[in-house]
Amino acid sequence: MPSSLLIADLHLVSGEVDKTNLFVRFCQEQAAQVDRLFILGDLFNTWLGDDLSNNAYQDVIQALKQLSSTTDVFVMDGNRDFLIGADFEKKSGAKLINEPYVLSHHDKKYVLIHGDSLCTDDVNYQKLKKVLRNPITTFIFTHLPKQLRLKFVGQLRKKSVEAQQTKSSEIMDVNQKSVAGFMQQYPDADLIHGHTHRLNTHVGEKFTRYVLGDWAADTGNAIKLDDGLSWLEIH
Ligand SMILES: [Mn+2]
Repeated sequence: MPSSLLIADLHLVSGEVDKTNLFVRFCQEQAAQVDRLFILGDLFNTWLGDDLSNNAYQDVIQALKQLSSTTDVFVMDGNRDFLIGADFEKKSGAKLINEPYVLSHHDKKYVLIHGDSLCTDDVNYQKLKKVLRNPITTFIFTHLPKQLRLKFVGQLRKKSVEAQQTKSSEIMDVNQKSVAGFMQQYPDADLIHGHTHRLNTHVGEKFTRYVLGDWAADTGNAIKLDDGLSWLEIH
């Protein structure tokens, strides 16, 4: 049975050396030891389009490329890096996957998603997501000059930070009804997601929900599927 590592929400920033190095070491050490690596969204803090961002994150792309010679790398996009595309795939050797992705391991099934789709209490976010993910919006955005794309993303981030200050912490977590409704489609599976940055294992009656945490500059976290499921701390 192939072994897997799962991570999410690294939020790598171009030029932030410490966290980038932590990820590069993770690729060379832990990830190179397993058959598959799954990145469940927001590997990158911003992705302005493959044409600009492949260059901005050269160290990361290089690490993924090297890793892909020993390990199958699967990348799901998140709300921060949803513009990741075919050119990233080609340069990194990683394979882009869509959510939900069902991963079978031994006699267990795990549904993999980024997690933002279950934060349904945040109505404004879900509205904005619809607009941003519209193919017409992404087409226009990826054809703007670099400075305009940077400016636009900067303004969006500022608005988002402002909005988060007034939102209660419950609003930014997953909605339990949405989780239960979603998991009805996968009666024999457990759920693994990120996005909320609330690392935890929630054991429920029908399924277990594993929440991957975000990464700091000197520490990260991962789930390992080998003989069973275990949590890893990354230093
Ligand atoms: Mn996210």
